[in-house]
Amino acid sequence: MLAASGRPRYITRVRSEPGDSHADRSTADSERWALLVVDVQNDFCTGGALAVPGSELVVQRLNASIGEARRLGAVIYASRDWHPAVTNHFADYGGTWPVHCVQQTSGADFHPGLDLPPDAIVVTKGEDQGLPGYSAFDGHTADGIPLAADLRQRGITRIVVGGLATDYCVKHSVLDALSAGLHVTVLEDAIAGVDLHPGDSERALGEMRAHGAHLTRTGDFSPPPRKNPHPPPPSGQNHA
Ligand code: VGL
Repeated sequence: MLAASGRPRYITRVRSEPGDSHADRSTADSERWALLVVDVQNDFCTGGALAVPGSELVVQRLNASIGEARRLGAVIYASRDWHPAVTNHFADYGGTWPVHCVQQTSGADFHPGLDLPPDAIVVTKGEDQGLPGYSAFDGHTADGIPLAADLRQRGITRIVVGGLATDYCVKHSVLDALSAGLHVTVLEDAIAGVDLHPGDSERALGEMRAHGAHLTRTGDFSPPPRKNPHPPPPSGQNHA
């Protein structure tokens, strides 16, 4: 299925201009890829119910990446936490977290400074009262298509990931993407973590790398390489 606003633009080939290193790097790129922006919602940003330190910088850097991804013709996905008011994800009902990203509240809106294009594909997750819904791969598009199926239908084999939070939704999304056989690049300067326990974000980065994610910085933004430095492990491992 397609986004309501129409068919996303795919690149089959990007014409390079002399001296344009990004375009040069992408000329050989005929595989489809996407940028996945994870949970850049008001409640995870400054002033929100579960504000992640460093979120403002993440917004700035993701905006640059969104601009670059659009220029290169990539599909852009934006995941969002979309919780019911009562869920065992929240401390009030036996879980860990303060109430956040409740459906139809401003805390669940994307950060107003995030430059999502109108044809960005929103992936909604966390609607189940009994599940945390950390991973964007637990989510679905507005047409009800699970993220993995949507990527498959569009022929997308590689994704670039940034957003919030490193040690939860980014980590789970990246590990699920790797398990699904995708090539994954994490924008390590466009993510920020909760660090409920000191060092959680560092450990999450290590885990993502160990499972085959390629780490890069937004200044070096380019479509993810076809080959991961480490092959993904066999599917079915538990990374809860
Ligand atoms: C998240 C903590 C609780 C996240 C969601 O988006 O990473 N973190 N719920």
